[in-house]
Amino acid sequence: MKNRKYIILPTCLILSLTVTTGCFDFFGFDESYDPPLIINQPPVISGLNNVFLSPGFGKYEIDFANYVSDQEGEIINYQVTNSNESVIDISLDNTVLTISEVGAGSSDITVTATDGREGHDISATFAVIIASVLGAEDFTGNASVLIDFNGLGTGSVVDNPVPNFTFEGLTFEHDGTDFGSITLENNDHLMITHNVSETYIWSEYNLGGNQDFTGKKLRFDYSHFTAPTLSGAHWEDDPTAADIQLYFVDETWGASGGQKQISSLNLEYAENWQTVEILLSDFISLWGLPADPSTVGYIGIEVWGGEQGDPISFRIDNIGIVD
Ligand SMILES: [Ca+2]
Ligand SMILES: [Ca+2]
Repeated sequence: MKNRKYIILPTCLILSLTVTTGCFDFFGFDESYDPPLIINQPPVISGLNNVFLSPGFGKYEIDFANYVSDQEGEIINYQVTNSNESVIDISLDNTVLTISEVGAGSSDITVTATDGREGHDISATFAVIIASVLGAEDFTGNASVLIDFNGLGTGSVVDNPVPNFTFEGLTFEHDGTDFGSITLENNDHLMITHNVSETYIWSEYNLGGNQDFTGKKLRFDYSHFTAPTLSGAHWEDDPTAADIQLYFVDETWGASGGQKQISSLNLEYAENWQTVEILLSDFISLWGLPADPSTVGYIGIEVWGGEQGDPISFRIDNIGIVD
């Protein structure tokens, strides 16, 4: 049988001088005739799994040196691609990939490693998934008024108005600086960020006429609440003050008004949604008016203060008047 290898030329030798593993198999060469031939191998990528990140992570690094090896220990060069720039940006510094947050969703990163030899480009793809912050569960109790922000889109309230709910970022020695943002998030809740001292955001929800809310509560859900130390003072009295005020007022803005400052509620940061309910009878006078919940034409939120590096920022959902 051994003579056959000298008689029958395999196709692979006729076509090419390249000796392939297939030819070895054909000839029946084995270790009893030749020392093992060490063939330079391409790099191997292993252990690169999908990455799940929470919103707000900022930057995340992956060192490919921990996942890629080369039999000969050759220098590996990398290339990376990113399938979805609305979710992440990526940059590569030697072996280290830096992933920068852009938005919620999923993006595929493909890394190609090579030892520089022809045909030795090896690729692997993994997904980076950034979770969405979901809105609070829908309120199912008995509500006289409820603003749930559902189905209104995502983005600035300038582009995505909330029916009957208006927002103003006004200025006090403001000098044109961006005050922050008021955005609809994930088609289901609102996010407010205020980051300029001596300015305020005013919002008002028009009830379309006075309503009697005697015995009822103002309620809302919040999450991701962060703020500088709230002062309990109003910005008009103390321009450096920082606080948030919930209020109601009658339709003429002159007969009845009540307010409650969030500094008195001791809200704390939480990723999960928290519910707050306050009896309207616990509101105190707004603008010297009687805090009379039987005559309510508008409800709203006023936010003032905060700094660029220390903003008032929170998510809010299901704000309304309930039993
Ligand atoms: Ca190699
Ligand atoms: Ca909602």
